[in-house]
Amino acid sequence: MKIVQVEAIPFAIPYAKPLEFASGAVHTAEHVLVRVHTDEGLTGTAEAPPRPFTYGETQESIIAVIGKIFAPQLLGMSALEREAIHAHLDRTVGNPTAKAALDMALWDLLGQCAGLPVNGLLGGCTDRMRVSHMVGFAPAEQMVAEAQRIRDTYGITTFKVKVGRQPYTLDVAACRALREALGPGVELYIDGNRGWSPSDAARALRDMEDLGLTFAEELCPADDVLGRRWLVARSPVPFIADESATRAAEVTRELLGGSATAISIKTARTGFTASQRVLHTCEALGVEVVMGNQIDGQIGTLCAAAFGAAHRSASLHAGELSNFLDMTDDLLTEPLTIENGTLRVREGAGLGIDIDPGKLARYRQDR
Ligand code: MUC
Ligand code: MG
Repeated sequence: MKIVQVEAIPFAIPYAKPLEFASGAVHTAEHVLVRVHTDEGLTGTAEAPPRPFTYGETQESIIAVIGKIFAPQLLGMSALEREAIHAHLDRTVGNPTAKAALDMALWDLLGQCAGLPVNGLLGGCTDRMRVSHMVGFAPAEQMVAEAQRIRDTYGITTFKVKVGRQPYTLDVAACRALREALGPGVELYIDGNRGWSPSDAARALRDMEDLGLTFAEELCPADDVLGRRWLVARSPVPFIADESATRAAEVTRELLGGSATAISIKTARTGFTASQRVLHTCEALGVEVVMGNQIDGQIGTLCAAAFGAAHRSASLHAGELSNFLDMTDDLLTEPLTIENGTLRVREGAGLGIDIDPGKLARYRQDR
C-alpha cells in the first residue's frame, strides 16, 4: 500500500465562543486537514491544529513542512512501515502537530486496510470516554453560567478551569464561585498555562485547599526548574505536565526531575504512535494521565477519543473532548455528539472520519 500523495489543506471555521487562557486565545479554528492517499485508493485523514503560542507552529508552517520536507520523504513508502516513516519524520525537530496528523492518518489507513476500527487496533479497552469541559477566562459569573449550561445540556460533570491571570483575586474567586454553584458532586481541576510564578501558585493552591480540586496543570513554566520542583513537592494534588512534556523524552525528564506527577496526553501533538510511548512510560512509572485537548475540532476530538477509550489508564479520567461544541461548524458529515457526559468512539474501519465535501469546499482557504 504505497503512499502516492500527501495533502495539507488549510481551513478556517470561526468559534461561536472563543477560548481564552494564560498563554493565548483561539477565535477561529485555523487548522490543516491532512490526507494521505495510497495506490490502493485508500485515504487516511487527520487534522493538525496550529498552536503558535505553544509550539510555534502556524497553518503556513504546517503546510510548508509537510509539503517541502515530510511529503517527499513519505512518497513511495508503504503506509504500513510506520516506524520507518517516523525515523524520517524524527530527523526534523519540532513540528509536533504536523507529525501527529501524519501519524494518525497512517493509523486510519491501517484500520481501513485491515477492516478494523483504530480504537480496537490500539487496545479496544472501551467504546466511550467520559468528557471534561474546559472553562476559559471570563468574569466568574460567566464561567459559572457556562459550566452550568454545559452540565445541563450535555451531562458533563468534570471541568478544567483555566487559571493564570491574577491568582489571589480573579482565579481563586472563579474557582470558588464554580465550586459553590456546582456543588461537591462535580469534579474541578485547574490549568495555568504557565501563567503563575511558583510562589503565587503555592499560595493559590493553599487558598483553594477546601475546593477539592483533583489536579493542577502547568501552573508555572518548567523552565523555573527549581521553583517548579519546589512547588510540585508541595502540591496537594497531582501536578500535570502538558506543554512542558510534549514527547516521551520530555515526559521522562519532567517526571524524573520531580517537575510533574501526572501527564496530559494530546493526540494532536503525539499522534497515536508517540502517545502510546508516553502512555506506556506513565504506566510503567505509575503516573496518572489525562487525555488533553489541543483546542481540537471534531476530527481531532474523534482521534483523542479513539486513543483514550482504547487504553485502560487513559480512560480512567474524563478526557477533554468538548471544545468542538464552541465552534460554529465542522467538517464531518455526521457530527460528534455528547450525551450523558459521554462521547462514543466511531465504529467501522479506520477512524471513521467522513468529510462533508460541501463543508470542506466552504471552509478551505486554498481555493
Ligand atoms: C490546554 O490544556 O492547555 C491551551 C493551550 C494549549 O496548548 O492547549 C490548550 C489547552
Ligand atoms: Mg494545558
